Amino acid sequence: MIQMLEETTLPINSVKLLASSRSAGKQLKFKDQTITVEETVPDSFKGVDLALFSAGGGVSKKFAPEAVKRGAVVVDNTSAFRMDPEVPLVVPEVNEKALYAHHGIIANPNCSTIQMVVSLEPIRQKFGLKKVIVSTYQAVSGAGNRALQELRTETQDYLDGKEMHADILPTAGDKKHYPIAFNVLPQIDVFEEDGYSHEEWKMIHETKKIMAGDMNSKAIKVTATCARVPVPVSHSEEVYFEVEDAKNANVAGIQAALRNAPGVVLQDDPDHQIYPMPINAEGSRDTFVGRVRPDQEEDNAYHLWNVSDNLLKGAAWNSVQIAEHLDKLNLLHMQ
Ligand code: 11C
Repeated sequence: MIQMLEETTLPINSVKLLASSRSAGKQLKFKDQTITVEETVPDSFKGVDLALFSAGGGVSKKFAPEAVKRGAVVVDNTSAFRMDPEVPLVVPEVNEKALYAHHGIIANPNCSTIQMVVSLEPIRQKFGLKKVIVSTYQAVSGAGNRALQELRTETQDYLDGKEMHADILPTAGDKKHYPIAFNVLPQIDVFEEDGYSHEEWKMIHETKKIMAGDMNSKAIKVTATCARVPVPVSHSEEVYFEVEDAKNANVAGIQAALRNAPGVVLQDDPDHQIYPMPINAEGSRDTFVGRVRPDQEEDNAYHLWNVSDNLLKGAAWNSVQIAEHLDKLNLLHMQ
């Protein structure tokens, strides 16, 4: 987040770094300044124009309204307000206009949702979109720093011929833990009563809210299967999608739409084995798309493969990008 703020076009006069009492007193760099982290209290937000939250849903629920009361606009990177009908859920390439309806808080979607809607929106604009079935291959960094450390330790233990031990993944709050190294975990977050994981629930309902304006919209049908793979950074997704305008849609037309789309880089040349891979996406703000091909059974259906840095476009960059768009639209001041 700090790196994205260092690179932003926003006219920043000063930056405050807020955290819990545990991190207060730590020193971090912003450009050439050294800034001391302060403990968050409601009055921390006095005089603040823009507050970027990324410290868990509980912290956002407690402090985001306090920030708004004091005149700040909040871009929240947690799931705390995403399904609140009063809170726009925004991916600037897709639904920038939703920003006009904000009341002080704007929610940043889940990483796996963001890269999917970035790759589907240009196709929806040209050919319409009826149905989406996505399978994800998600990076370990999505589960946080401790999960990344767990991947490293397990990998080393496996290579040393030792038994692997898991404490965190599939998800910190659940009863059982399984190694991620040399493994694939078909569970991200906890399971809902209907058998879907909460990550899958997010992909379904966030996509509907972003692309159709309502978390329960029937205008686009969406279903998801989310899996964790032993990749440090960048999520990958295989997306099956059905278009409305089957008569005019074809692979070349879909590729053309993607080639010209904001935030998308088309990497699609199977003859030369060109396709997106997580190892190449890390550090980029773009969503890389390839493997565009027709479904073999359904006339109106296609597949694509997309990859994006879950920490940048999936989190920090999308948040700062929302702030840039708020500024551009003159929506960054509550008074
Ligand atoms: C993961 N997608 O990979 C999650 C992390 O709702 O912002 C992001 C959670 C969220 O585990």
